[in-house]
Amino acid sequence: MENTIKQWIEAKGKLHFSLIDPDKQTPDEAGEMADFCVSCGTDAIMVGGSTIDFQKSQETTIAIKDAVNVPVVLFPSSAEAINEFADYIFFMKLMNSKKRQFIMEEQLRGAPLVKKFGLIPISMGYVLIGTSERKTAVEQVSGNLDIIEKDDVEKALKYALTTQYFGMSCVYLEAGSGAEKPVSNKMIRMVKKEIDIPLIVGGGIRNAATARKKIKSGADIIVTGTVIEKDKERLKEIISVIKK
Ligand code: 1GP
Repeated sequence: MENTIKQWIEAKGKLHFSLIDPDKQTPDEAGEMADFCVSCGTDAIMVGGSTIDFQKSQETTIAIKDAVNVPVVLFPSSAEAINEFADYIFFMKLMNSKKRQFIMEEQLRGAPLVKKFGLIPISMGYVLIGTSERKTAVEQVSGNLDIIEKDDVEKALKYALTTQYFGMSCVYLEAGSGAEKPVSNKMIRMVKKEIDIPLIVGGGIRNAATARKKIKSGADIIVTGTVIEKDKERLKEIISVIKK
């Protein structure tokens, strides 16, 4: 399987992906948001959220595909979120979950759909970091986690290396959408130093200065979601510092 993410980075340098959660607005509004994100220079639209149903996800994906020309990548929390209208899918494993559901079962349900729909899978090791006091939605939905505390760089590194040695194409260090704090610069730096596959960082990044620090620390791709919903002007600034 080709490393799609690596190829995108080789072609365009540091990247920004916009996450749109189908649950948070109508499909038409999602299309408008995606169009705005592209006008700000985002490189791809991710479609996903912690709670999702098939119909909403499908309608939102269709609206986004109609609105933009950048890659549309499903970011599914379960096999329910898989539809035929996206281009790519993060075929992912919640690395530090203790639940078989998130390590193997949703993937077993999803794989035949990926094949049937002709989606291009991008294999990804999803590593959830507990950065904040208040649990994020993804932490709540994931339930039984092998918790990685915000300063436990060693543990994050073990999961990142395991992701790479499993042959997955990228690692995503995730603080969770709406996290009070993003993944630390130190954790990003130490993980990036040791792995050879692209590093995606997201969760709690809400301004340009923070995004810049994450990039400087070694993130190859920054994902933002909440900022698109709450402060559109900020998004422009964030993307411009990533591309600087
Ligand atoms: C969630 O990392 C993304 O998967 C985006 O997080 O909504 O906090 O930007 P935010």
